[in-house]
Amino acid sequence: MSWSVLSTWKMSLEGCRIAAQQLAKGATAADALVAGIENVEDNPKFCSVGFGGLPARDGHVYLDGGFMDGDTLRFGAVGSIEGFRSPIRIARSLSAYKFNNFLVGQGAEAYAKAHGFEARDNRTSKSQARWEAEKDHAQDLVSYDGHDTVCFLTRDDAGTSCAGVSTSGLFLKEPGRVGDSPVIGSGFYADSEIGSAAATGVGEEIMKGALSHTAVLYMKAGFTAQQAAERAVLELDAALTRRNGSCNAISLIAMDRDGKFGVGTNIVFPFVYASDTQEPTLYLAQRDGMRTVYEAVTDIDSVVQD
Ligand code: SD4
Repeated sequence: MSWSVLSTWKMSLEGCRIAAQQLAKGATAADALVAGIENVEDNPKFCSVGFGGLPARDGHVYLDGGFMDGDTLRFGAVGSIEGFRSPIRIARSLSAYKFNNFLVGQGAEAYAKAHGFEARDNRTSKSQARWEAEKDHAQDLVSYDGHDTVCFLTRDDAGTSCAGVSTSGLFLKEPGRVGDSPVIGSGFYADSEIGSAAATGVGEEIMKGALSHTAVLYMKAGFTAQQAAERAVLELDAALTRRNGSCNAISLIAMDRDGKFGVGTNIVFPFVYASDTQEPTLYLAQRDGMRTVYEAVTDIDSVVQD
């Protein structure tokens, strides 16, 4: 058996290293995934997840998170939650229940408080300054640039696959707006018998294709993780471009049940992979026709992370 970790954006490099170290010591896919994502949630340098996340139009930081266990297909998710440290921890805890797995807003906050999850004001002087400078451009779609979701896919030695995501969503979003990230099948999906996938980019596009579940279905149909990821992303890009004239940024990571990875994107997209035979490695992916190509980054400083 073997283990692997796949994660989105350069900001996940350290978290990937932490998850990899844990998996190497025999941690479960779920524990390693939460440790990896929490590292990103806690770092105020990364402006689109957790502490220091991007504010909504009203200046508040509302977070989304989702978790899925590929053995049981149980999932948990929170949407538009304010004032807590770790959406991924809360999402994971919700996956233990038979009902009420996806909570939003005040209900999610009441649950988190009642169950002792750590509170935190996720606003920072940096995120507030950015909000002050741009809040009057909320209707200008360019303002929606610079949002990145941290997604992790982990597979442990026992063959369990998990998927998890955490994000502040789009900058200057309407209060109450929830993107794809905490929506099972769109933002994340895991089935240990097939593989797992998770998405980042503009949620309103990703949800139109239920993108993560689509990629897992392609793996179920016999495509490799790479073929499944690029098909899911670039077919959706083509469908939306044909019908609506354009498709916003969408990217997806996928991992098959044996831990091999794939990536699909319609932008230039950094991601990180580690396994029992590979140190955490930052890659840069980009579109090439209806394919996605990628290569390992040699000069890590050359890749910018918001
Ligand atoms: C959202 N998908 O809320 C998230 C944002 C994101 O790269 O992933 N941006 O729509």
